Amino acid sequence: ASEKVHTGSGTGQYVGMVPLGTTLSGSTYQLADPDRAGHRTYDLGQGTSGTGTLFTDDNDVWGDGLPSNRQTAGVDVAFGAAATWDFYKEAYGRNGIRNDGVAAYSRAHYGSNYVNAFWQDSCFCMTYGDGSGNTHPLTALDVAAHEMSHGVTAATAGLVYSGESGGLNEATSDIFAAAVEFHANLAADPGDYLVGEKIDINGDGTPLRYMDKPSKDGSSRDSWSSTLGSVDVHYSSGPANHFFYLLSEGSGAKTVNGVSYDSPTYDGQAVSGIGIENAAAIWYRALTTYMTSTTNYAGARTATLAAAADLFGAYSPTYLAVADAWAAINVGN
Ligand code: ASN
Ligand code: ZN
Repeated sequence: ASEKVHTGSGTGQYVGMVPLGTTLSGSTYQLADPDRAGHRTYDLGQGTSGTGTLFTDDNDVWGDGLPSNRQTAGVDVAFGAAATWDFYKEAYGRNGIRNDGVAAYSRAHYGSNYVNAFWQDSCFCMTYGDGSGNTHPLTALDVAAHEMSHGVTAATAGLVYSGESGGLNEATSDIFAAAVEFHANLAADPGDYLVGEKIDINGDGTPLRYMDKPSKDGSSRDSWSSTLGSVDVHYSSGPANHFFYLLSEGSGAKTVNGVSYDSPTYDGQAVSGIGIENAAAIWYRALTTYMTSTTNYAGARTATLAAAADLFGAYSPTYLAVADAWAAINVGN
């Protein structure tokens, strides 16, 4: 018989010490979260298929913050899934990725030196590599939220993963990754507009992506242009990420949670920030109510303006800030 317990705690490599939802089965604790529909976290043991083994523990104290401890990655990804579940529920009343109360599951320790993480609709699951040297796992909170949000996009707008809709699909995952990070408000990983900053994927302390000025990664676009649809979706996301940063924080130099941003805009268009919670609420309503599988950047502008009108009123200051933020990335000029 299983019994609900709330005493789990763990230490991740990136999240620090956090509470964990666990399940006691006989005399063994399982990394299966009774507060989020039983979301389970598995150890693939460097394999690349199946579910490996469910993480288990005899005293409900998990991981030690180091990658040498196999449970550490389990702590990070289990917490990431829980924080993402909680964000969608608390911010929008969404009950799981498909809003049907059913949990996905997570798989850690995929392959060897695997420098990526991914969501799959086919298994309704997400998977994490251990990164370079198997010591820089792709298990950070924003990465978990990014991957899980691919499931939300698939279950709602269904944005096709190529061309401009593909860039919007990627941006949606980065947008909610930032929103989840701010919502979780961890001392070890405070909210920012960077993606994957905890992983040190490049070995020089730089993140995977920058939402304030996407071109800082060397490949992403800052603004819309007619060639945007022909670049990789992780780079055509740039203008929408930039839109989201500007709508949240406004144009001009700014420091948030100790991170400094500078966000040059198209033609110097000024934008007044409305705060990340409002900006994310507008994007969520646009994604779930107005966007379709073929929405492009022009369509995303229309969708977010309709969402802003619903939530804040047509031609309200917030609605006008949305229009300004699109103009600031060369959409709707
Ligand atoms: N980590 C990548 C992503 O979620 C995997 C991919 O290229 N789809 O975007
Ligand atoms: Zn993605």
